[in-house]
Amino acid sequence: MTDDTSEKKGITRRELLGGSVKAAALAGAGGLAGLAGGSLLAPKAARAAATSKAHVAPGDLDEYYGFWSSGQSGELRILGLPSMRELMRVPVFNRCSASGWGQTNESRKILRDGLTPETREYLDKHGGVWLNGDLHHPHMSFTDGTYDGRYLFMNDKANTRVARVRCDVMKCDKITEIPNASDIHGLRPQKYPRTGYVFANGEHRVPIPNDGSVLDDPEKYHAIFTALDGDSMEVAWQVIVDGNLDNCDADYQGLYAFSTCYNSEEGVNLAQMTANEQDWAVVFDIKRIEAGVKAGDFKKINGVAVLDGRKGSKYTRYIPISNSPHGCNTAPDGRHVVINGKLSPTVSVIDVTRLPDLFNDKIKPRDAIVAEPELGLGPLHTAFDGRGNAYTTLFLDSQVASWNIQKAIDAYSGKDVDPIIDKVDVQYQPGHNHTSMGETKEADGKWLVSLNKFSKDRYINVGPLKPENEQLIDISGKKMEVVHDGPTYAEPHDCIIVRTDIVNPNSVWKKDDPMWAEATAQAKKDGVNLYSDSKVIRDGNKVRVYMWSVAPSFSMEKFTVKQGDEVTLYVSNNDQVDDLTHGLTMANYGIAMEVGPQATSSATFTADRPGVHWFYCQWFCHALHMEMRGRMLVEPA
Ligand code: CUK
Ligand code: CUA
Repeated sequence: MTDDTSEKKGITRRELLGGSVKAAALAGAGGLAGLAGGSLLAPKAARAAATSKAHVAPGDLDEYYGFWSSGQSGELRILGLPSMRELMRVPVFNRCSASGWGQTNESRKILRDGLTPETREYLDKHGGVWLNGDLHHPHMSFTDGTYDGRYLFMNDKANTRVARVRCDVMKCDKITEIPNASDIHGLRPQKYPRTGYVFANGEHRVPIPNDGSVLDDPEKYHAIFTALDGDSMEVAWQVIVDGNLDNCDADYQGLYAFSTCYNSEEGVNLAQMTANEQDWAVVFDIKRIEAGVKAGDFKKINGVAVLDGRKGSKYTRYIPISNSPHGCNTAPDGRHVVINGKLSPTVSVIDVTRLPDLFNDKIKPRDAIVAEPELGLGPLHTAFDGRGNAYTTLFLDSQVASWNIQKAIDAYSGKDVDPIIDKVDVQYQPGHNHTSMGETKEADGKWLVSLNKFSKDRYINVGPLKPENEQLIDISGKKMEVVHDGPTYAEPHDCIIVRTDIVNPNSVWKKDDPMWAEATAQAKKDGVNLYSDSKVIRDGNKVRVYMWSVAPSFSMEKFTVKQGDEVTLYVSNNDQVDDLTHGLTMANYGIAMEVGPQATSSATFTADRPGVHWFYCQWFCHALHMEMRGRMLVEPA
């Protein structure tokens, strides 16, 4: 089939769907504007009153951390809530010019170590590390159903990776490429008894192994569900599924994980992928899978135990859901899981207490559903308040609907009740939403953030590319109230909101941190103390330059190398003061790195430009910061 034909087929399909929700969705964002809930601004006084609730005065601290993804920017962001002030950016899958992430030896080791041998081999010829990533879903490690402040885990859709950020220093320390999968999308940590597993969804179906032996033969493609070990960041096991995998979540019992599938058709174009009126949610039985691994019921593919979880397998059950479901959210009541319909105006509620019967074939898959309220057009994601209520984003309606889970169950069993409590307009087209502590058993029902894909007219015009718009909504009362707009750059999908008492980062590094273990080991071999010696060590054409710093100077005023030398610069920061980060930029060599208090950073480059090159500190650290510099003298060959 030529591209031309498939295009025509797509249009025909769209025409056939005229008038349906699906047609509205398929019409694209341009067509959605007309559907958006009113952008009418509230009167000034009302707006001022609402805004004051989110106001955090200068010098006052926020009550919550917001951990934000950044989509195709590839980094993790830290916000304070309710102020919505952006506090920090943590480079993960991106190249960061300020910190040197992607360039320092420490970051490049993290960016390379967990890749598959095939990818490392490819990157050997293409710069050594990936410089882009698409970070969608940041989630914290759990112990006993709530956040424990150890780690944050996040996926890279672009290059099929899962990363971990250490919460004690807020830096990425591990990145694992997921073999046998293509494009990790949904990601959630195990909630109970602890993390434990990090579940990661391979979204796009590909041949396994994807080595060129199968090409344009989509029937032989597969999607794969992965469980990583959150402690070692190694893949524990994988399960092949039918269809594809979109979003996922884990239960509060440590027994099941859930994934949505929008492509049960196993199509490779839009018309094929949206053909069926029903897709499904897959339920994974963790205990059975672990027993299967123990019993050897798997194939080893690329070094990983891969189990067969396709239809008919004892490891999975497929619950039919209409129509291209997207979000997957476990309620803090420990019992209900909400599957968001996307092209269906409904969400479907799974009751986990029915799952043992489902796995023992005593009930039909649809009998695991206990409610299916119709909420509005384009339900994408659901958050919870811990009071039995749920908050669902309606992409097409540009609204958030709040509804009561028990009332939805009552309505499903025939009672004459309306589960919908309230709807609020958001600006515009919301994707994920998240409540304070909402994905834990400690959901506290204070704040809801709606992450809207379009800002349109909410800000002064910055050109054709507009920011996203993230709105803070007060959910402590009966009516939801939008209290803050926050513009963000491309493109946070998801966030979590964590009480500040759970997260306790350090203010200075410890000198023996594993982050620069290789530098420590090399220094030891060279008989150098990183924090008190200044030395240039020549080893053939390899030159290692060790220096340290105390504001406002480096321990070395100058050093000399020969043109063509491979130079490794080690810089250790001896300052022990809060907020005293230095940096080292090597002018006209493209080198820049952050050196935190008590930390060591290193970078390697070839000194192939002769002449005088100033290195300077790029973090404003002292009244004499401008003077914090020295010279690299490169002798011509
Ligand atoms: S997905 Cu983006 S709006 Cu990648 Cu979590 Cu639903
Ligand atoms: Cu050190 Cu600026």
